[in-house]
Amino acid sequence: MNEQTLVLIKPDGVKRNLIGDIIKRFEERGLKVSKLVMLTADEPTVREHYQLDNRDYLIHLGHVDITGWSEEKIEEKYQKSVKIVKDLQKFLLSGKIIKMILEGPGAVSLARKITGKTDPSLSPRGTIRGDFGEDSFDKANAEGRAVYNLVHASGTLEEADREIQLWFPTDSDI
Ligand code: IDP
Ligand code: MG
Repeated sequence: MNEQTLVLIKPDGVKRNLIGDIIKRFEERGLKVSKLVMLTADEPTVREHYQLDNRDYLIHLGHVDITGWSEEKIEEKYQKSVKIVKDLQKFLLSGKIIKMILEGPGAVSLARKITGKTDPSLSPRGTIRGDFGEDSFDKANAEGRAVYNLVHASGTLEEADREIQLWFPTDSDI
């Protein structure tokens, strides 16, 4: 089924001149760029994108499996995630980004596969984060900031729908 997903090239990807390399990775796997804009994001959009009031999202941030965790450990993770997301919001506002809609069969999961894991140092070869990423959770956590991992790609169909609406609310954006 033809799907749409939202991909952002974060400020580290733009600053490191990786726009072309990143888009190529998606295109060569059959995804079509249907909309694309370079912009400096605004605060309300970024706050809506990385939601500080979504406790469930924050508890699972970084796609961490919390099965069997104590209430205390979950609360600790939640507090750390609040800090990371605040930093992430600032980071996304710190420079130019690319927003794009990619289209194709299974676009959401395919774009995630091409993107790789959240932590670039654990992301397999052949993925964008694995091949171009230079950062790690360890480094980022030691410095108390969000990990620089070049791209955002919607995690689920619901997330994709919400994020496409958020970043491309009207066709006047193109
Ligand atoms: P994703 O981008 O792979 O979907 P999310 O769980 O949605 O990962 O987290 C959003 C962003 O927050 C990540 O892309 C990354 O930049 C940052 N992040 C998530 N977990 C951590 C962490 O444990 N340390 C530092 N940054 C993190
Ligand atoms: Mg995510």
